[in-house]
Amino acid sequence: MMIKLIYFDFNFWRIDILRLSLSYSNIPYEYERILRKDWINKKKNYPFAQLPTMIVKDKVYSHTHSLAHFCAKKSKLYDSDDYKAIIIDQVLDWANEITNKIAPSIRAAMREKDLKKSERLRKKFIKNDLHLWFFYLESLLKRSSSEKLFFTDKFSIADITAWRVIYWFTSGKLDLINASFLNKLPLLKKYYEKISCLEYFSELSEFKEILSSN
Ligand SMILES: N[C@@H](CCC(=O)N[C@@H](CS)C(=O)NCC(=O)O)C(=O)O
Repeated sequence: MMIKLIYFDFNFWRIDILRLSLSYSNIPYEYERILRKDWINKKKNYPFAQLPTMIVKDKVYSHTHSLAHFCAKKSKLYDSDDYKAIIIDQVLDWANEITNKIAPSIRAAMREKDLKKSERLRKKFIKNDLHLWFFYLESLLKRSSSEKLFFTDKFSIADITAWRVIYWFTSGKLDLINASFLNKLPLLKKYYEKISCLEYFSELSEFKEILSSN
């Protein structure tokens, strides 16, 4: 059974969490990167006309949370305890929510090529959502985790996802967003730094590829 993952030809958390998860457990996977220019013609071939998409045993699946759940189970990075599983699910849904919040400002720049609009929407996001949504994540960590090292006190897809999204927001790749916003959330900052240093995670080739991509 070979898992095939399909995404665009850039690194993004939606695909990276799947790859990091499988790689963590040495599960081989195929990885197809679709060029943006080809998307318009290919889009209709995918069940929800979005990526990421996964093909296993000739069947096709979509939606980041569903795929993450599947890959994490295969990789032993999910949890059989319902009360741990629901913590993991909340981190995945949080990642989706904050992505939806920042998406209009990205779309304005990338698709509409309207930089003024993008800047206006980005400033609005920073004012209304940036701190608030990371505060929500820190609060979830606070109330879910006793050691504050992992969301469920055991390394899981939740930690891969939180790490990957915090990396995205602190990497300097998002216009007008300075990594210093995390200083106001010291618990989350410390958590992020510790996850970044976990040997079994940071040694993965996918992890290194994410850090070196631009
Ligand atoms: N509900 C989807 C959303 C995925 C999504 O927004 N994918 C974007 C790229 S990050 C996409 O496929 N955009 C191209 C399009 O919609 O045509 C999920 O959870 O994976």
